[in-house]
Amino acid sequence: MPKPLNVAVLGCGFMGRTHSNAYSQVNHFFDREHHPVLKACYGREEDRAKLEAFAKTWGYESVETDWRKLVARKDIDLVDCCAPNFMHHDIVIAAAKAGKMIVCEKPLAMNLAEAEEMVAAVEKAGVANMVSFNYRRVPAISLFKQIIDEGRVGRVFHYRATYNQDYTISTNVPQGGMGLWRLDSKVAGSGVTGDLLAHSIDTAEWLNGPIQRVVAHTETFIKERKHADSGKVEKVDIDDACMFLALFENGSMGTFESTRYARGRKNYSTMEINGENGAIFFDLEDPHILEFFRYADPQTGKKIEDHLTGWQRIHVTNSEHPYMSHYWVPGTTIGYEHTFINGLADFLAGLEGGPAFQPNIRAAMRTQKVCDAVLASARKGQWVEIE
Ligand code: SOE
Repeated sequence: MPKPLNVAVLGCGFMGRTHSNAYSQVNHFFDREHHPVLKACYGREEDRAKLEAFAKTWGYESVETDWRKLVARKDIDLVDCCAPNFMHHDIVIAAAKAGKMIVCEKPLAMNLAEAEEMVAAVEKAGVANMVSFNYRRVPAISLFKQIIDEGRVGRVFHYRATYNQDYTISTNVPQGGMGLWRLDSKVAGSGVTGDLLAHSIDTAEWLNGPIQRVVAHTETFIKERKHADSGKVEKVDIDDACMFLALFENGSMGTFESTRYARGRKNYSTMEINGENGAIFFDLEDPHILEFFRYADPQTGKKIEDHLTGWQRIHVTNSEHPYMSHYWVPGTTIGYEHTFINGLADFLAGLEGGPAFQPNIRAAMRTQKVCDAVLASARKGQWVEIE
């Protein structure tokens, strides 16, 4: 018998849409006891027209413009926070106190101090929780992890990540407001570090273990922008670009680069690992492909014959590949939105006796800690240790 799971989604922007789609689609592709019901969505009173249109499009039963009222509602089982970053702390803590399950968008918080309070509240309440670092659920990135876990990379020497975009190059792009709150430090907390590198750090630590120390440099290329709310030109406080070096606990060296000023790059997130026995490369702008260089056999440790070595381009659409058996036939692709469906399917599996969902709020606090260390290093101009 399907078990209804009454969901409230807070925020009706880009992430509100990806999550709403996941709730609507998950039971079409995954056999789960829980069936999400889109009970209510929240938006600000001044955005009521947008909120109502959003509710109609996705089939929400009701709307609320007071998030505290929504979080307290008896008919809600799960609170999903897709609101801008500065709201995550209060929403997550209120939801935990109300005993609701929690889904929270990344980055978890504005800073580590907030994240710690959120973890304390959620763990005290003992409620199921997930943080939406959706890229772990790209089938090719899951396969990346599987290949490492199978011992096919061996001792790791290098890890390299980039996450580049180009949508803020024009000086005419305002900061603040519905679409561009990511440029306003009071709403976003930080720039590319929290928004983009948080993804790269989450996957890096998942794939290659903990980062021990970092040294970073950040840049704000455009120092002042018109603010969409005040209409005035105001100082820009976010990092437009960030580069950092990292040392991992396993002894490997990492480089991380992120910018919103890489002309031509839209959502260019890449990761590469170079080990003794193999290497793996992934590019999110080509999400169905995983490149694997096999140097030695994991069982025997014996080198592959010279004439057979080379980069293998794996089209990650076979039913043996992570998540793919839930979709179409081999060779047919899935999209960005499916990463959210896959994540939700894993979260529901965790409620139904499967492995507990990762990354949970505690794991996301760890990513926040690394982000804070990166920003602190850029401020101080020196290496920062991470516990
Ligand atoms: C920023 O443009 C953004 O939307 C991020 O906030 C998302 O987390 C990323 O997945 C895509 O880019």
